Amino acid sequence: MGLTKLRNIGIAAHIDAGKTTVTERMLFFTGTTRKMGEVHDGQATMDFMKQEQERGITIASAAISCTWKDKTVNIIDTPGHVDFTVEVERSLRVIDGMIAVFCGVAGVQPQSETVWNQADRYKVPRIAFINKMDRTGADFEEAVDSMDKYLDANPVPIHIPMGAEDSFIGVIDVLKMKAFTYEDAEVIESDIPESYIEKANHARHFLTEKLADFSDEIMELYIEGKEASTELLKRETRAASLKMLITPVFCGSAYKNKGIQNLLDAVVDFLPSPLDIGAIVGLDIDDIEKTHSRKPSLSEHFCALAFKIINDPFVGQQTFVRIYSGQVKSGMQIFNSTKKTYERVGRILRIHAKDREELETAGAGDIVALIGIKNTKTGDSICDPAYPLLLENIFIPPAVIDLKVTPPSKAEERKLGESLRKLANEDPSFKIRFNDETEETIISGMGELHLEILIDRLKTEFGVNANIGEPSIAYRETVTRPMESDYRYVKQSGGKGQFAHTILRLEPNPGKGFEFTDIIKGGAIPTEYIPSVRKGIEATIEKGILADFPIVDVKVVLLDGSFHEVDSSDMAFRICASICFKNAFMKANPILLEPLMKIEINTPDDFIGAVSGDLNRRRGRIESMRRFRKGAQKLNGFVPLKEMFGYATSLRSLSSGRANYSMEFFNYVPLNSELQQKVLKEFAEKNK
Ligand SMILES: Nc1nc2c(ncn2[C@@H]2O[C@H](COP(=O)(O)OP(=O)(O)OP(=O)(O)O)[C@@H](O)[C@H]2O)c(=O)[nH]1
Ligand SMILES: [Mg+2]
Repeated sequence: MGLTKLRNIGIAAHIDAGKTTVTERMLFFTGTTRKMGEVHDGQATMDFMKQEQERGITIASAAISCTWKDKTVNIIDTPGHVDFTVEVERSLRVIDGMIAVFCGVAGVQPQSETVWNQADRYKVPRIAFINKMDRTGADFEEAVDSMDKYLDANPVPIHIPMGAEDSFIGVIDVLKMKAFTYEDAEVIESDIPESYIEKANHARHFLTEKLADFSDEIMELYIEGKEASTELLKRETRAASLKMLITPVFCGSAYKNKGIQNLLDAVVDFLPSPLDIGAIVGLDIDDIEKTHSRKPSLSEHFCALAFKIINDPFVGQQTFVRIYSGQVKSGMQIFNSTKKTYERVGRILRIHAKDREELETAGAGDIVALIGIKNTKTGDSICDPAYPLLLENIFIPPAVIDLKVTPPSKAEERKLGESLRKLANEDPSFKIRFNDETEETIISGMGELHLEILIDRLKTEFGVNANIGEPSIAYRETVTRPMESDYRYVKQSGGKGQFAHTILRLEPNPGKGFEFTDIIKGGAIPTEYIPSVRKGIEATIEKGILADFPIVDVKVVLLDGSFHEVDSSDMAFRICASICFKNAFMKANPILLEPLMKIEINTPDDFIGAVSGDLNRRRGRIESMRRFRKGAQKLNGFVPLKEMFGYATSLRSLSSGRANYSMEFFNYVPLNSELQQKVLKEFAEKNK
């Protein structure tokens, strides 16, 4: 198959905009599935997890292949709920184009902005689909307007709707200058009805004007007062869309089966093939100043990115990869250049709705699942062992909510640990840590729903009924001023003694995580013990010092030290470095950091006072207020996560159910000292 005939696309949007319904209809109209599954009946092919079906929402992204006309389309449907944002993140990292779905009634919603920004970050060209045109209150123009206002998307309608709400019957394509209506699975093409001709001409004119900004050819014709041909307009629309200069807009109603076949045409016409994306650039594994590039071609050296892991009870661990160049064959040895380990590929599978197709080889441009590779994690680069390189990793937001879990009995302790590790293996935004002093396991995730789903899966998939604590904030510890520390660890107990000596400087390292350097001169500490020093500090950082919160954003410089020929050991240096680090930390004005969330609230004018007053009481800060639609405002601001438990219920009662909000992690910021005292006191009391 030629790569020009391949499209790897993702579908992303605000929660409930209709992504899964759009995907289901695409699978149906491409003949991939025989039955149309409805999300609200728990019957969608894409939402196959039990937790998804019960809640009628998407939780995990799913990748499926289908064929439209002579093209292969790999579709990844993503969840809209912000707790599963990492699913969007990893999908956007590996797709070539995106369909942004908008609700025809609400237009741009808070989470639409988030996914739009994510797509900007990965430079993914996109088209827009204004869905739910059949719903009461659907307004195409207002939705397009909101894309212009809030996303800076430069939206250009290629489709305009015929009717709206109950009387929405189809779309007019302003490139083809034809009308499309739908009867069951049939698309009926006809001339544009008289009453829409003026609107269609106007939209075509608007498209021409927009394209003239980027196309000299169209500009010249425009100046000469000549019509640009449909073929030229289509070509330039594609070019401008691939360069992300405009966003072509389509519309329809997935639920009522209107506009989906045309949307599939649009995917082929206006979203890129792997060839359009061109070569991918990765870093040399030894010298990060050096880069290598790989063309999307079967004859290039093999390289791919692992973006998703699923534990399948039947085939075992499936590692989903996007192949950028070359080919992978079953049985082939590959090199994981992130972990610097070798692995062997067992089987290669292409995933269609419910069945899997076994492949002997897969090549550049493909998205497939590999079986048999065990140690490759989400975000790892895998490649031809002779030609390694490191591809850009996937951004994983920090886990901000903690939950204590304990096994129902001592006997189930191991099972709990193993099951949690399996879940964490699939989900990089889920973290586990074990506190050996309190013997508690703490799991952390993106939000309450995220953890609730994981606990549910623990029960249903692994049969573990763990005892669960109350969700709490995942604070972090850090320091605010530099401090040096000099510590000698000496133990003389009978036979062989223990000796280690380190001098280090600890510095705040805001936003840059943990860094360790050594400037030891003349072998004051032998090189073999430097990793021991680092490990001793790392272990302490994971555990925390003030309480049991991980330490972040600190830089440690190992300045000097000494050793003893006989009594020094790996263990002695680990213990010494850990104590030395702790001493410095306690004197470097340590503080707690709390997660600050970015929040957006849409509220009717009547409730602005109540909503913003309530946000102030929650230590929130409103940064801007904009008119959203008639009689409604959009408030943007920041608020500490700690104050937001149960916010959904409280906003509902404040606004008689008419305001809605979305929030996402923004940053870790210092906790004020009064609250810090309180948190530390509670911690001390619990661990007495
Ligand atoms: N009236 C109407 N309802 C629709 C349309 N498309 C989807 N829906 C309904 O809207 C609800 C949400 O649809 P989904 O397809 O699950 O939305 P989603 O974007 O996948 O949601 P998440 O994955 O949870 O973010 C379901 O009840 C759908 O039946 C449409 O075109 N018109
Ligand atoms: Mg969905």
